[in-house]
Amino acid sequence: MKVAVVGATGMVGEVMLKVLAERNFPVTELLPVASERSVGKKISYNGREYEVIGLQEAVNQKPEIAVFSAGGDTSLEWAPKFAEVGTTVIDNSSAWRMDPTKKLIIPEINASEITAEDKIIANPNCSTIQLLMALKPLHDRYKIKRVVVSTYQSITGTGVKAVEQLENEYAGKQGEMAYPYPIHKNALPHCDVFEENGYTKEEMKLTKETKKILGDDSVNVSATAIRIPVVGGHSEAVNVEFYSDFDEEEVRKMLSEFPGVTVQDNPDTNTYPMPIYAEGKDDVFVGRIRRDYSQPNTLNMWVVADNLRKGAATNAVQIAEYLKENKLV
Ligand code: A2P
Ligand code: 11C
Repeated sequence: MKVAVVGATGMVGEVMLKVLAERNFPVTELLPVASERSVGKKISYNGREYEVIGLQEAVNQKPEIAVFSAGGDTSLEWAPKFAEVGTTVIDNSSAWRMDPTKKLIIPEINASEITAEDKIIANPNCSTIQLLMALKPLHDRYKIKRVVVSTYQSITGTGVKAVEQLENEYAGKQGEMAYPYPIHKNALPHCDVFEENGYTKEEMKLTKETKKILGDDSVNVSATAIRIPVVGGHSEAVNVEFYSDFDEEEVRKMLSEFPGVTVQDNPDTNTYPMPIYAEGKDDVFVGRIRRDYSQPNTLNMWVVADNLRKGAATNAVQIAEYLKENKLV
């Protein structure tokens, strides 16, 4: 299969290449795409070197699949051009997620919505993906009334510039700032831009994308998104109120049986998910599962995942796998 990776030189793009190779996706021809600045640069994939090409050249080559992670503006402009030549685009930006004509897919949850007519498929936001992987089996069983989530997000979600800012701060060097404040020794209650309602765009993604993916407007999510000086993954403290009561052991069992979720939960051995263990792994890790005694039918848990893997690249590659397995490309 001819596959274009748009944003191949970026933080998510690099992981996409790695995940495509690791999972033996049948790439017969790889088209690494980036901005004009990078055209001609070499990148390596599966032990071979490839030259980076520009967007128009990639469209001209009519790949079967294009995975995009090059920012919302690039997706808005170029995804339709790929779609026009018959390419199926899997887009990791926020450009198309809330467009009612586009599907927003986490394969373990709603891949069955995809049809051959879907030429632009949206990959959800990283913090939404890991949250919903933990919520989906519980929603099916107990029906969620309300979720309160606080995130502790890795700087890799911001991109290369943020990693450089932290490294400069460790070294005591001046450099370009990805954030309005230092991130070393800090916690910023500010991920993505502020909206008029006082929430950040990242917080609103958690609210809106959840309703769309679960196909249930009645699920209410109240989010506070925090950036912390961590690189391995995003963590989330999740408080969920259900309509019906639950059994803690059944919750653990359902989560362990859900594909792509690993339960790490044993206070006796200090076992709980952490970004240093989630880094480089494809699963979503859930622990600290316990009843909230402050009100009925309410559960607390802690959810961690590598935001560049299941939160971005792995989810996108799983969508590509679904397309291939179901002969939708
Ligand atoms: P480039 O390396 O040429 O700038 P990150 O989020 O880690 O900064 O990565 C962004 C990715 O998106 C990079 O691969 C970057 O390419 C690519 N990109 C950014 N702007 C464009 C554009 N206008 N056209 C194509 N690719 C782009
Ligand atoms: C973050 N969630 O960690 C972001 C990164 O909408 O795809 C991805 C932004 C997006 O800041």
